Amino acid sequence: TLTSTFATRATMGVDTHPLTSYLLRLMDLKASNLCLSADVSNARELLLVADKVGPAIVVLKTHYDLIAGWDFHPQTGTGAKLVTLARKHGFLIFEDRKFGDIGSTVQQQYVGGSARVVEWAHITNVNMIPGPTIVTALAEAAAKWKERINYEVKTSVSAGFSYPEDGEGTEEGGCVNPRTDVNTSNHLRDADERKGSIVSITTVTQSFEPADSPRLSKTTLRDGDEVYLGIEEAPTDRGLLILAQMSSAGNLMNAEYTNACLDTARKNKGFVMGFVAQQSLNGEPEDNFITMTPGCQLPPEDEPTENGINGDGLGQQYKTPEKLIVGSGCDIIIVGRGILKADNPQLEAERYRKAAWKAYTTRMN
Ligand code: S5P
Repeated sequence: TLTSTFATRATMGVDTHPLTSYLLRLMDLKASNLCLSADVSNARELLLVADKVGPAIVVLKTHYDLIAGWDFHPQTGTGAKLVTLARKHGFLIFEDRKFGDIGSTVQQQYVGGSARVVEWAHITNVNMIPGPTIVTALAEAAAKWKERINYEVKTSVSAGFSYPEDGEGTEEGGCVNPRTDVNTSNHLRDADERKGSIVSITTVTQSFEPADSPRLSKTTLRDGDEVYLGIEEAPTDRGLLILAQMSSAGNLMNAEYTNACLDTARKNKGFVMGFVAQQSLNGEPEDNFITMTPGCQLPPEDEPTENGINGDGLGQQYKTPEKLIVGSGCDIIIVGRGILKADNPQLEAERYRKAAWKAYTTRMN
């Protein structure tokens, strides 16, 4: 897969995860293989940066537990707002939760508690320390959630927007359940037409045109139009990344551990999209796992040496997009402080997007 384009990989094989295919198409469309690690201090800042940087990225990575003022309301809270932004700009939400407990516990942590991660995060991840049942347990929880959400959508369409559980979002033609709205605008549109009322999910105020993305034509959108940028809806699936290698100095993930992660991934392709790792682990021709890689920074624009981007003094080790994507076969770089600490994070994200995309095109040649 190292020399196959993202577009080719999107259509590769029957067992490529639906969200992986979607993500690969998004990468091709937006000319982006950049993930922002949105490690900011509060919810207001998080939503602001997601909206600003949205056009440049394909994945937004969160740590909900480091965000002060995270609003847990299922319909109007921070997760739901992120989902709306994800639809607006076309990116997937990845909650970097690093689950690491027995199957029963992680199932509850994934679907329950205050955060209800499964409802707003397309992707989450695990530590493999507890063994393979952590993956199968989360897969089971995700499958149950999907079944429920699809049932709710069906019910809501036939019942004219009344939702069986969490029955708040039932105002006629008004409030749309943001929990389902990420995947259901088509259903909602059908229902809307039948009812003859207007469902305005979000008002589009900006259109998107990244500098180097000739494939994405500028779309003129009307107020109240709920379809953005010609970007298709994400499927109602949930996906998992396995943390197989870490960027931090002295971490305990040796080759045997990493191989065990790969083995579990191959056995659970219906749920596992790929890895958070420092190199591609795709070894067999049929492996089409996504490799997402943190520990990435660019040298400053005015001082293009690699000195000074080695680490953060707390164990983090940085490599350039070029090294990771060309040298190690990684697909998506994960960048936090490199972008967030810049004077203008929006411009800096664009600089990272270009650098990572250039590295990918170099790898293709
Ligand atoms: O090995 C890893 C795995 C992860 S998910 N090393 C990491 O740094 N991360 C995460 O990536 C980490 O939790 C943080 O959210 C982000 C890196 O942030 P940065 O500011 O160093 O780019």
